[in-house]
Amino acid sequence: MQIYFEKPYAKLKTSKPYFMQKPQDIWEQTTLPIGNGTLGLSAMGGIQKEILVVNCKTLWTGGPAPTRPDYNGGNITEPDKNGKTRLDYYKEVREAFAAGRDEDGAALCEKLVGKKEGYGAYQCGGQIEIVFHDHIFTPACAYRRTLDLDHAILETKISRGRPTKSVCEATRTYFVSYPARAAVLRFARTETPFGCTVAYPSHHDAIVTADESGITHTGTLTDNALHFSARLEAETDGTCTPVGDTLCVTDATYLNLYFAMDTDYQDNYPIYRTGESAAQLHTRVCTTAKSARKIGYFALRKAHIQDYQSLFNRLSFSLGAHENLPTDKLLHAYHRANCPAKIRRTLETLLFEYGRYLLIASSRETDSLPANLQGIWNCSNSPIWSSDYHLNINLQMNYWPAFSANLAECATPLLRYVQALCAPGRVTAQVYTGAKPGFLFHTQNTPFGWTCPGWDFSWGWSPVAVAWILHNVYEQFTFTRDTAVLRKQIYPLLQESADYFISQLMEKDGRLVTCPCFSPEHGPRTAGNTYEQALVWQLLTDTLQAAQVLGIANENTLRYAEVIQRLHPVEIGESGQIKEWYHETTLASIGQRHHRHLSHLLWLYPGNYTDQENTEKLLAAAKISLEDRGDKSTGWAIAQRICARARTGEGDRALRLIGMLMQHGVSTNLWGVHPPFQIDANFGYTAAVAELLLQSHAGFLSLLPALPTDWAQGEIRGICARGGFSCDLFWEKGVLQRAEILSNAAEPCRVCTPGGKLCFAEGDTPNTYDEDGCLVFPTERGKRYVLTLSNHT
Ligand code: FUC
Repeated sequence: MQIYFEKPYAKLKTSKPYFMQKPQDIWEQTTLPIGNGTLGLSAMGGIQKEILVVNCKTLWTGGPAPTRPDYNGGNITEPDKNGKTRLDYYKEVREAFAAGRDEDGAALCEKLVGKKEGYGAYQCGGQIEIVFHDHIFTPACAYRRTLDLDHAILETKISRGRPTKSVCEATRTYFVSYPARAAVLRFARTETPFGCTVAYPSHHDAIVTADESGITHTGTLTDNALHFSARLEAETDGTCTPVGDTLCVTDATYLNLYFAMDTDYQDNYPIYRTGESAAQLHTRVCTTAKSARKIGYFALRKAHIQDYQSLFNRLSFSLGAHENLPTDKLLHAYHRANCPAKIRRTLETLLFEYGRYLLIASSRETDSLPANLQGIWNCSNSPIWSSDYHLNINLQMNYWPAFSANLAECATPLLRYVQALCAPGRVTAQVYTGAKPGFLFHTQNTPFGWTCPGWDFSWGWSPVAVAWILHNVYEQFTFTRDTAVLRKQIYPLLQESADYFISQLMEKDGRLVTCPCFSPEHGPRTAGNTYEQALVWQLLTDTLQAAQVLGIANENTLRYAEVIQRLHPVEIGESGQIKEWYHETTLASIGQRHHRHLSHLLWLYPGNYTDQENTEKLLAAAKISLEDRGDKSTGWAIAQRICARARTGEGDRALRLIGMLMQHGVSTNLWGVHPPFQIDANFGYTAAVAELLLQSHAGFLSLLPALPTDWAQGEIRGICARGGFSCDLFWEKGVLQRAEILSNAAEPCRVCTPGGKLCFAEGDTPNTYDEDGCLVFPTERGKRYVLTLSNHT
C-alpha cells in the first residue's frame, strides 16, 4: 500500500477544482505526512531543496496568558449594561419559547454567546530545510516519492544514469517514531558523496543556534507565553560544521537527522502548563533527540516499524485488484467514464488504508490532545477555523473509524480530551444554564478549555455537542467491552451529562425538548429539533445501557428510562422526509436545500435510534431526506453521506458517493478537502467503508450489509464489531463465502448476512437461529468461529 508520485511536487497535475495558487495550496495538495500522534512532519520532496514542515500538536496560541489574566474559556460571567447575566437571558429565552413567543426567544438567543479573546489557533512549528550543494539531480532524473503505508515510512528516491550503468541515487527516508518520540530523517547517496546545508529558520521569533552536533530552536509564543523547544541532532560520515545558525555538511554518503520537539503544554485546567521552565523543557527535548541519536537510524527504524505494524497490521483489506500507478494518475483515471475497475478498486482500497494510517500518525495512546481539523499537519499560523476541535461533526468524524477499523487505542486522546473539558465545562454549564452538576461545551474548542458557546449563536451554540462526543466515547466500551474503563472513566461522564440534560429539558406540546436549539448550521432557533432530540435520546440510551452492564439501578436510571419515552421523537413530514424541525411541513419548507450537514439523520448514523413500530418507515424517510440533500457536497459531508447510505443498506448509492468524494473531496495527496484541507473526510471515508462491510449497531452483526455491486470480490480481515468481535470476511460474486469471528470478550454472538443463512462451517455445533434469522451462539474468549452460508455446506 503506497501513495506515490513519479514527479516532483511542482510538476504534479493537481485535482479539480482545487488548484495550486499559494504556497499553502501547494503544500496542502502535494505534501506527504508522517507523524507519531504528537509530532508531525510533512515533506515536499523537492530535488534541490527539501522542505519539511514541522508540527507539534500542542503548539497553540490562546488560553491563559500573562496578558489575559481573566481568561476563563470565553465565558461571559459579568452582567451586561442592562444588569443581566447570561443565565438571566437563558431563562428569558426559555420562558419565551415555553409561552409560544418563539420569535422573541429566537431573537434573545443572540445573548447566549461568549467572548472571542483567547481562542487562539494551532500553530505551525516552522520548517526544516535541506539545500543540496551540487546540482547533479534535475527534474529529468528518475524520481519517486513514496509514502509506504505498510511501514509508515516516507521515502524519496532520485536517480541519475542508466539502469545498466552505474547509477547515482539519492535516497531520503523519513519516519516519526512513537517509541522514541522523535522524527528520523536520513539522506543517503550512492556513487558521489554529497554536501548540503541544513537549516531550521527561526519561527515565532525562536532563538536558533547551531553547534557541531545539531541545531536548537527554542522560543516562547508571544500570545500566551507557551514555551516550545526543538532539537535537531545530526550524524554523518562526512563533516558537519555549524555556519551561523545552519549546519554545513560536506563529503557525506549519509546524513541522519534526529529531531525532537515539544512545548510546556499540559491538559491541566486552569493552568494548562507542565510547570517546566524553558530550560527544563529544552533539556527534556534535547535528551529525547540525543537518545534517538544514540539508538541510531537502523534500530530506530526497526522499532518504529514494529510499533506501527502492531496497530496497522491488525486489519487488511482487498477488493481483489491492484493497479500499480502513481496516486495522481490513479486519481485522474478514476474520474474517467471508462476507467478500468482495477484502478477504481485500487484507489478505493488505498484511501481506506490511508485513513487508518492517518489516525495512527495523528492520535496515539499517550497524547493529551486528539487529532484536530488537520490531524496534526498545518503550515500556517492562522489556519482556517484555527485548525481546532469542531464538535458539530468534525471531531466526532475523526474518531468514527477508530473502533471498527481496530484502532481503539488511537481513540484514547479523545477520551482524555473530553475528560479535560469537564472542569471548564462545569463553569460554562453554570454560567449559561445555572446547572449543577453538568458540563457544557459547544461547537468549537481548543486545548485550553474554551467551552463557551462561540461568539455567534448561529454557529456557536450547540449543547448537544457534549451528547454527541460522548457517543464516540461510549463506543469504546461497546466495541471493546472493557467494563473497567466503562466503570471508572466512561460512565461518570455519561451519568453527569445525562443528569444535566434531564435537568434542562422542558415540556412542549406534551413532550420533553431541549431549549433553545439550533440545527447545524441553518434554519430557525427552536424549542426542540431532531438534531438535539436524537442526540439526547442517544445519550440517555447509552447511559441506561451502560448502567445495566454495570449493574447500576437507582432513581436516576429509572428516570433515564422514563425520560427516553417522553422525548419528542424523530418524525416524518408531509413529503415523507425526516423532519429537521418539528414545525417543518414539506421538504424545503424550512432551512437550506442541499445543506451539507445531515444533522437530522444522526440517529441513523452514527446513532442507533430505534422505534420498533416505525423503523422501516424511518429508513424510507431517511432515504428521501438524503435524496433531497443531494450527493454533491464538501469532503466530510460526502463521507457522512456514504456512512448514512451504508446504514440504509444502499451500497451502490454509497459507491456513487465514493466517486463524488474522489472527484470533489480529496486532493492529489489524498488528503480530504472541504476545501481547504480538512482531515475529517479521510476518517469519515474509512469509517464508511467499514460500515458498508460490517454493521453491529442494532444488536447483531450484519456481514456485508451494503456491499456495492462493483465490490463483488474481496476480503477484509480484522474489522471489528460491537461486542468485542474481530471479523475476517471473504466474499465472491457479491456473496459472503466465509466469515471468521474472533471473540475477545466472551459475549454472545448474533450474526446474519443479506446473502443467505449463516451456519458453522466446521465441527458439529448445532446452528440456532432467532426469529430474525440470525445465527445465535455463546462464545468463549479468544475462540474463533468459522461461518459460511448454509447452502455452501
Ligand atoms: C463545521 C462545518 C464547516 C467546517 C467546520 C470546520 O462547522 O459546518 O463546513 O467543516 O465545521
